[in-house]
Amino acid sequence: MKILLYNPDNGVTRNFMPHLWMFLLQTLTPAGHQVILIDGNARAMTDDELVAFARAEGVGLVGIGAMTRMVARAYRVADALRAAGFLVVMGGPHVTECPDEALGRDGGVRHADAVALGEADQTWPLIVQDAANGRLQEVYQPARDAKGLDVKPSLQPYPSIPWETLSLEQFSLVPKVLRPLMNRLGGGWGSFYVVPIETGRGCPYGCEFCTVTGFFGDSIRFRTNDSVVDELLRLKARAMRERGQVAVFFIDDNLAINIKRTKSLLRDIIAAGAQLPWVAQISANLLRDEELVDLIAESGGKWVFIGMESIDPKNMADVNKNFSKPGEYKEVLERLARRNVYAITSFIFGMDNDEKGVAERTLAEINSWPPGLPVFGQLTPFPATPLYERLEKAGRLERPKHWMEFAPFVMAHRPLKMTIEEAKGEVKRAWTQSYSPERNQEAMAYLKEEHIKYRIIHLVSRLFFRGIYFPQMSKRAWLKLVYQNRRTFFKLTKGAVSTYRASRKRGTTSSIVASEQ
Ligand code: B12
Ligand code: SF4
Repeated sequence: MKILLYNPDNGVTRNFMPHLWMFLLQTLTPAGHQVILIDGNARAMTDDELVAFARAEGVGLVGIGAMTRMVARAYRVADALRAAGFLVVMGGPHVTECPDEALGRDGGVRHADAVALGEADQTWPLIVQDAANGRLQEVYQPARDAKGLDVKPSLQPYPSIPWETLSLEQFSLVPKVLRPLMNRLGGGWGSFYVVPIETGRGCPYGCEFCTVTGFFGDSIRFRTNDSVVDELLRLKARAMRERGQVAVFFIDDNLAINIKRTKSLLRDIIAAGAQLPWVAQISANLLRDEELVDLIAESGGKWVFIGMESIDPKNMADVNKNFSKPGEYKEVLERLARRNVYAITSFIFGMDNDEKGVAERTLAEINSWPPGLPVFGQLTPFPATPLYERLEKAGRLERPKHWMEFAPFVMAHRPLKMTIEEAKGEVKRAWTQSYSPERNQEAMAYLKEEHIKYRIIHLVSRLFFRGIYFPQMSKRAWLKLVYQNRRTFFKLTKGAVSTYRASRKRGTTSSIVASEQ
């Protein structure tokens, strides 16, 4: 049987990275079936085109996964495929939290023939067999333990995703037209992939707005160091073979949740020479440890995503994230920056103690820190979270099914000390100021003593991150952006040329932007 795994596009910008679930389920598919992956972010198709594609390929089962944010799109695609006679199974966090909605048991339209609840590592092979044998059930759920809780996959052993042979063509971040030129320039930039790798699942913290503790559980399961190192080595070999670049996103919710284990993993990566440039999510409280930060840098860590949420400790207490202390954010970022590791700092506006002016106050703090990539959003009640339940009880949900009428950066509930419109304005202000040409120039000035390759990576990252809020999908939008930042580009080009000349004088011809693999 041919199986199509489909991920809907996020409606804003091209994702920098494909979703792990697709590769994982592909690897877990029983022998004798063929799996085709399509990520709508990388390969845009209309519903009709997708239906025609599935027909031409003779697809027997379609699997669709989606976060809450993309679920309305996922349902629309599922409806089109089902109307054309295809069997559709849906999985992922949203349908786990709202299975009745997907199955039309809540009185609405039915979107899926079947749903896979929770972690599907064990149920997926069964779903495939049932579909192939024409007896697909409606609900697939992991086995339950004595307490009635899902039995979670141990991650030991962990399936070996065959990165060395998988077709990654649709996920390369180097546009097709530029590939021949980039190949000729050397430095191995003919292709560039960001690949998701997980080293563990689960989070004990239980922040009020987050679905992770509910979905993956509060105890953490880790893969063995060997299996992670093996995956990195295979990716590294592929990058070298293809003369391309591979970076890794460790998608664990908190890579350093068990510091002892993280240090041992990073040491093993270093010992095996398995370093690739990597990004990971780590909470600020765990980055106090100097030795850990040394190991992060030595093992290839380039960016750390920190869910800072708010600079107001009262807000942090409200959402049960007291373990993260705004007072130490600056010190943490400086500790990282001393090792040339920078941070993607994530903030949420519209929390209960936020008032008008929250953007200005937050930006004043951020601007006193080493430059990073701040991202801003609004507090969103995702279904099945403690936050959703609290707001529902308080009668504060303005759009209880906000995902069915998705509106970017618009709150779905009434904040306490500002209006929804004001919160939207604060988010806009924060994005506009953080990525203005002036701010980009300031960031580059801060980094002026750093090697040119860090400055180039930083500027390019800033331009891409801006796109999370300001869609920049056309060539025109990019040209405009380059024009607005022309001064910064000019300075950087000057720096690159002098570094190149100096390296030629020394007799080294290596590319100035080649990563330190
Ligand atoms: C990596 C990641 C991202 C990446 C992008 C996604 C990517 N390309 O991988 C980035 C950083 C860009 C991102 C952004 C966002 N993310 Co995010 N992200 C994650 C993270 C950390 C890992 C996802 C992952 O790969 N998990 C590991 C895989 C194995 O798990 P899984 O995807 O759940 O898949 C398993 C099952 O669900 C199931 N399954 C999944 N799909 C399907 C489909 C079928 C057919 C079947 C049968 C089974 C199945 O099988 C898999 C194996 O068991 C998760 C948290 C987490 N730990 O999962 C949050 C998470 C998915 N993100 C979340 C959110 C809210 C966001 C944002 C909306 C945040 C924001 N406010 O901007 C944005 C949206 C961005 C956008 N425009 O697309 C929420 C989603 C909650 C929800 N109910 O929707 C999560 C769960 C985190 C949280 N705090 O609650 N995210
Ligand atoms: S926000 Fe991060 S730390 Fe908090 S529960 Fe979710 S995954 Fe854990």
